[in-house]
Amino acid sequence: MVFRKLPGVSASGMGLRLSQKFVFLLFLSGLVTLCFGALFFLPDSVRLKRIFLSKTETQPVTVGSENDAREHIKRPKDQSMTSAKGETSTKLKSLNRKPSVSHEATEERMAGGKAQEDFTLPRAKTESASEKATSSNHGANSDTFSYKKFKWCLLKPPLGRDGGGPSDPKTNERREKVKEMMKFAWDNYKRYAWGKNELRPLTRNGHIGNMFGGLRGASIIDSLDTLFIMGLMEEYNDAKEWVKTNLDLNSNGEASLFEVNIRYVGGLLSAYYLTGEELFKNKAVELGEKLLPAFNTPTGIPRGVINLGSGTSWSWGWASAGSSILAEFGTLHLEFVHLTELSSNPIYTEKVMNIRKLLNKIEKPHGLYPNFLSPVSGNWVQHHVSIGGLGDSFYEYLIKSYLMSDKTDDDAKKMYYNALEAIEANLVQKSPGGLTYMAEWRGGILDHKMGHLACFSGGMIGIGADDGAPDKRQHYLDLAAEITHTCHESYVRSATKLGPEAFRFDGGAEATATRLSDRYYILRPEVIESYMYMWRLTHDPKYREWGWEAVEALEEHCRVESGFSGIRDVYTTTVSHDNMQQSFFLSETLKYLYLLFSNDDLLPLEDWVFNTEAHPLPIIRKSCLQEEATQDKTVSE
Ligand code: DMJ
Repeated sequence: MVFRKLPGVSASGMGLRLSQKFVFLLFLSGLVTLCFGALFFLPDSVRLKRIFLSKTETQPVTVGSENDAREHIKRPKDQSMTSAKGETSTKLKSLNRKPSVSHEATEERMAGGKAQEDFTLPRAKTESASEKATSSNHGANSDTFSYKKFKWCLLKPPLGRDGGGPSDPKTNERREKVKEMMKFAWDNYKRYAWGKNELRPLTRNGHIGNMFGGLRGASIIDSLDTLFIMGLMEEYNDAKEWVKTNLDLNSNGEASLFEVNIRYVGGLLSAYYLTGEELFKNKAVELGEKLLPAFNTPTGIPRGVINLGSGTSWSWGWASAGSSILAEFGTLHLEFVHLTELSSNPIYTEKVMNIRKLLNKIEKPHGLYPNFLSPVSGNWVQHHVSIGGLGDSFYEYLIKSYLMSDKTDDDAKKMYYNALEAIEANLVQKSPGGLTYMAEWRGGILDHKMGHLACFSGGMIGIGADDGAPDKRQHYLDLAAEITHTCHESYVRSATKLGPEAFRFDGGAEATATRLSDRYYILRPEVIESYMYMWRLTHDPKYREWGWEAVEALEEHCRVESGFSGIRDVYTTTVSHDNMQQSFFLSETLKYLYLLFSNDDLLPLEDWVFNTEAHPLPIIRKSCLQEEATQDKTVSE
């Protein structure tokens, strides 16, 4: 562009006198200062503010190809309502749709008086130095997770008013018995297998196994939260110390993405949320990052096995034609959303939202989700559907994703209730003796078998009952009770009063195993898990009685001199032990039993969901967490 000199105007001064120039410059600089100052008063979402007053943000790690999950992912707060194209995302808007709970919570807290001071860390005042540093700085950067604010957004104290101790002496005695079982299991692990993954209680040594890719201490990570909620603080501190000094995440070896996620990531996340120890958060995020390469597939559906050192991933050799397994890639959502929450890195949520999106879109036979999917083509590989092994926790994570999102994740809700309808229409059966069960489905043909693993579904259907269509709510609660009853029958129909790995409803069998290979019990939690949820939902005393029957059976048949062991045949009282104290016995079975005999205010369901390994994760109350000014003031006071 060429600037032409105007007639009668000097090039340098545009024909103005010196004093006029001075006044003009003064006016101009005043205007600039005013405009810049005004930026501070603009709302966060205004682009100019982001450009001129940008905050320091953690940059997302870019692993693999990005995909259109972008529209769903959580963005840092100031971008959360706008898609990459600048369009408004209705999905993300809905995250803020619910009225904030925090005002209500404030009043409740005020009313609570002194008791509310114990609200956050009833047993261990564990605020770390770095937490202290950030807690005085609430809202300075709303993208940074604030532990104090998180606690403030809870509706109730995590451990209840008195650690959940029941006033009824009999129930309290039972609870104490479960605590003693935990201490016994832990002490023996510590004595004979410390640092190994699991205890072999008969041979009194440790087991490493091949599920965790060289990671160690599975029983320690799985026990952290159980020890903490039971008030076994000396044991908890030993466990914490081990994590601090010995948990080495730089391992090489074949790890199951699913197992590492539910036990290690889940265990560390829960430990962090319960205690506020930064150590657990940092380890969880560090480990989460190591799992990301498993998602580098053409579809973004992760492969089942990953080498944590090299990042190479592959499918299980036994899985149909290199496929990924529904219960594995469908059981990452809760933990990954929390990893994003704690790290402010959207990549974790992005990865699981991509899985969600693919599953939502793909055609489903009769509305059902088969167990095997190709991570390359994104198509189902076989038409085997099961609510037990290979499928189970995918369904669990749909309803729990909805609950954990403070009931804002509408896609998860729709997918869950649609799946449940398909399950009812195709898999739920009634035996001649009147027992309701979930059969398995093989390309349209029913296999009248129910796995112990499928017994978690009583609890799952129970916790989802209240958010179903109004005319279905009672029905869902009844269905949950019926399934739980059937699973209880699988226990009482055995000589040991413990349930088999799988039981059948054909050839004259009703809730009993017919094959020798299905008769074992490996300290699994699912039946007791359903008792716990059904107790919380109905307060029918029979669930506590059933839980106590299980305690007695465990004591009689699974307790050995140096720990607890699974048994090979539940139908004989001359038991043969399998010499393995599974880490989920400490994480799940004993925790659910303890909760069953505690008051409902110990890890209240209004605030917590349990991951599939029974690690409690808090409900994310976005609207509360994102509120700034007024509350920040209250929090830091
Ligand atoms: C646990 O690791 C988890 O509950 C998982 O979802 C299924 N299997 C075991 C317990 O049986």
